[in-house]
Amino acid sequence: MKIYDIENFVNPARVRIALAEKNATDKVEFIEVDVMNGEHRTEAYKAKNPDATVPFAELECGTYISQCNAIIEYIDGEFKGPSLIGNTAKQRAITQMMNIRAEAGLVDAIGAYFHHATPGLGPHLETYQNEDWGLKKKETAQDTMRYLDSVLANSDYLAGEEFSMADITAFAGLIFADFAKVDIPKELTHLSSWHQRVASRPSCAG
Ligand SMILES: N[C@@H](CCC(=O)N[C@@H](CS)C(=O)NCC(=O)O)C(=O)O
Repeated sequence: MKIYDIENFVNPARVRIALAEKNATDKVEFIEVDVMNGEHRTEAYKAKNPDATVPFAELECGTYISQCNAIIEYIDGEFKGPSLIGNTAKQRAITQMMNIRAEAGLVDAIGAYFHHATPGLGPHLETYQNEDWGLKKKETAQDTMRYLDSVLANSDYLAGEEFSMADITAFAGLIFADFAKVDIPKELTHLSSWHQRVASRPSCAG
């Protein structure tokens, strides 16, 4: 499998953490995409990934898979190790529910803040900005942090007692928050201690 991405970007980090959790990082080939020069918006790139985003995967058979959730689901099934998506119907449903909340409420909301209410990736790539929308989504992100804190008051991880894809997504969201200077409110002690615990996992520490 090949992963087209760029190191140190938030969504690529989600897939890289999932691969590390499955001890599979050295089983894939990484191909760097020149995002800052707009390679991901070329017609050649969009023929492989119409979303014009990183990351995406190319399987041995030539199939392309984009969207982190889909890529991680594939990784989870393809490589051994504890499941990141859940073993029972109930676990899978709860993991997916929490994952979507973390994705929409943190990764995507902070992304909207970053791209709309800050210089984002710079004038060359940020061809449309709506500052009000960006600021509104910053509020969404902070509301989501409060919600996740309330969940973590009652469980070790976001989908229960096992680390899952939902934790990876939320952790990536907090990487983005840190980068975009959106603080975790100090009173959210459950979220902060979860954050430290997850950050100390070998998959997340690199
Ligand atoms: N929902 C997508 C989001 C991917 C995404 O937005 N990736 C960012 C990098 S972290 C990107 O490609 N940005 C390019 C741009 O904004 O032009 C996924 O899960 O893969």
